[in-house]
Amino acid sequence: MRRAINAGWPLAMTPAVLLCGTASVSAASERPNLVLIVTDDQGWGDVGYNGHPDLKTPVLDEMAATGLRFDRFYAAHPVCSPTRGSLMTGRHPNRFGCLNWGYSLRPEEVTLAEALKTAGYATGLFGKWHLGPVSKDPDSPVGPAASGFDEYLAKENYFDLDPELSRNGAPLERFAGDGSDIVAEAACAFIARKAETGAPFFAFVAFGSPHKPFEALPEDRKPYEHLGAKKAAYFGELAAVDRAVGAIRRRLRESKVAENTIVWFMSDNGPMPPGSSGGLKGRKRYLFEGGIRVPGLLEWPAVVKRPTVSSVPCVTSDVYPTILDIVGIEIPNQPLPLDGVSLRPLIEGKPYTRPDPIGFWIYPGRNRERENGSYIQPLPGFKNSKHPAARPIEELQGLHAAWLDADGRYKFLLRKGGRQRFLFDLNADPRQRNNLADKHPDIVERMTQELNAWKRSVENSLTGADYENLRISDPSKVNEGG
Ligand SMILES: [Ca+2]
Repeated sequence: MRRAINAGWPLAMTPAVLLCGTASVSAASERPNLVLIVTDDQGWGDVGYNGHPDLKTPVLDEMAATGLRFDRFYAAHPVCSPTRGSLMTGRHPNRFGCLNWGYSLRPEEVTLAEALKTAGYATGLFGKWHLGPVSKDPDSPVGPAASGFDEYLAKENYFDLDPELSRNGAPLERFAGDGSDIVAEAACAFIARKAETGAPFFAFVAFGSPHKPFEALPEDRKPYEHLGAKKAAYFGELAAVDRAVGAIRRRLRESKVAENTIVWFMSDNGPMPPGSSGGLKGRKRYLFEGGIRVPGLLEWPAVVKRPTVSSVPCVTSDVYPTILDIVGIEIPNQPLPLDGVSLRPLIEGKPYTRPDPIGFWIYPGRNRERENGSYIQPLPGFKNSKHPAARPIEELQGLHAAWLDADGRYKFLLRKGGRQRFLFDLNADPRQRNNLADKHPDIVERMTQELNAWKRSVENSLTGADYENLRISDPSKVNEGG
């Protein structure tokens, strides 16, 4: 068995003391703040720096030119909720029953916010949660409060112009303006308050844009009106996103915390029309590159001192282990395995090779639920799946999935119950035009075996097996590591 299953969890052996003597010692001696910024359905091509012919994103372009630009950044899943679940947990969303949009976390999972709270971080969520109820059931075990957020201005799903948002679970309140400006303003107020106290903070800023409905302020639409109403509104939404990211960066500087704040920007999945995958095949809901390869940027002035472009494959599941590694947090009884790996060496500018491949899997949730009657829905408006037993691998082989080698070159993709099999050499053929499956049966066989082993592991997690030894489910009782 290769290390595809990630049995050797990289964090458990990383006490904080190891931070000493590294390039980031000055930063690590004071725990960095984290601003995690996620857009909704922004495609790989929906940024100026990837060559969009019309769209202007000056702030994101500046981040790309001065910080760490991930050119092979992947969403763990090609739709909203599952990718967000991977960000919060470091695990593939199928492991905890978050099979599709509108599916939730499971209460047993440890979230990034919960983990950072154990290290004394103040935590705030600003925008789209989509992993459980917000205002509809503020006390839900998978709502933002129970998932580690001290405060939030949030909504169950996407929002747009003049959005209705819930403050800390209160009934929805209407705000005037572009949703991105509004959640960024709330995040800025949080940052200013926390910077005053000197305590480290985690702000999760989850924009509702450029997800449908496409609506933008007149001044944001104006530069694009010659392209037609739909594009003008779509690009206008992204103009507001860009401005909102700029406002957050400015706030960090004005509060004098920019130097030791990690700003990590990404999208949650590929685009819908008129969004752009930048010429990559596929879009939202597909496991072709266009559905899962997304813009990814990271700034951390104390550590990322030179503009850097990385072609190492990275995935949203990496955020959790990376941040825990940087901060030096160890979670006792962490549900395992993780699918993400720590990218800390890469961020610190050290030689870095990804240790593990990346698996993608669109689980046929609704069908499966009907099949075995194991569908559970304890949460208003949200679903989750927990199955009584793992299925035999023969039943899982054909299901819509992909396997990306750790070096990012070969990608194996199964569609339509396994009737369509693709093997792509992404180095030579990033747009996925040439199916090499018949030419390289040996590679197909190897990757099939690895994918099946990973699927078996994921299926096992889906039954709840990862929580069997979980003694602590209340994050307030989790000890700080290191
Ligand atoms: Ca989305």
